[in-house]
Amino acid sequence: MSDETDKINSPSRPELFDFHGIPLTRYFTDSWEKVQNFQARPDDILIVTYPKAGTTWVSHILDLLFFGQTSPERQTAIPIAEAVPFLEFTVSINSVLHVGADVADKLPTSPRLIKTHYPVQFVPKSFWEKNCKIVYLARNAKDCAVSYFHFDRMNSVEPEPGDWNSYLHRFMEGKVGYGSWHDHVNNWWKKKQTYSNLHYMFYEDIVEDTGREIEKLCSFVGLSLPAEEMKRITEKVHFDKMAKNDLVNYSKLPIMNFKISPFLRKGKVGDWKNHFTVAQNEEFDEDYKRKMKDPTLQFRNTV
Ligand code: PPS
Repeated sequence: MSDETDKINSPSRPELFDFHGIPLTRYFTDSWEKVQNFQARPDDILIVTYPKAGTTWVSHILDLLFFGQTSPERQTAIPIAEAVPFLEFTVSINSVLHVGADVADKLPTSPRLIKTHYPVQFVPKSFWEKNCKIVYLARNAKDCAVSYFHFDRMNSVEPEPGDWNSYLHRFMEGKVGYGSWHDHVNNWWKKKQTYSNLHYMFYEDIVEDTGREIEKLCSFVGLSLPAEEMKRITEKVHFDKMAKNDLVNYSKLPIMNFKISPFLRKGKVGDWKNHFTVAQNEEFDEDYKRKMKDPTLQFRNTV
């Protein structure tokens, strides 16, 4: 563990470096050995996303589906980062060390809900050996880029994003945390062909019809809830409700400066249209066509 993690509130931002072929900062690599040796259980559910695809949204949905009725106190006392720990994240805040893998290991719940942004090749082998259920959530590249840019502006454990134009070019080149969006979504899509315990979802679908996507999620995880409870959950996970809920909106985390940009920022499909210039959009589309060759993987709202 680097001493520098204690300087979290200082203005210095971490640098990305190449880690087994993926750009990451030390916050996501310091616990590598521990994460790789993580002992998954057969009923663990791994939530996987490229950053900014809606991880917190699907985490809150799953948390409510599993524990909303049995442990209502959980929804008034436990912040989402503790309820659904971030497997590879290791950070020291005000001299308190938070190791995601340790928090995940000690989760008292069954199932344990655990989140990661790992590309498929980084997932600890015990998740595959135990045939754990995996929920992969993907979001269109342009909205991910915009959301990631604003996140990096406000989060002191993220590298400095620089200006939008240079950020967008680095995003296209895969030179942001967790590397290429294109590789991430494609490689997880390919994994779905051989690993049947993987449910691949799209952010745009949840925005379009949250109830329908929650139903699909329920059948994947083997839950059947009364219609009233499903309605309650669908309402609770609406953007406006989550934005006001301090247990899921990250407003209490000192590493995030909400004066720059809130964590739940807009929650819209197509906000990229407010950021991309015509020239940036053309260049992005050209690059996208070269990298997204699989006709079976289609994102909506990208043109
Ligand atoms: S992180 O930091 O990678 O874990 O971020 P992540 O949670 O994956 O993504 C944050 C974006 O998801 C949006 N979000 C939502 N959109 C619609 N409805 C709901 N309920 C919701 N909850 C989170 C959040 O607003 C971020 O997107 P942007 O576009 O920045 O608003």
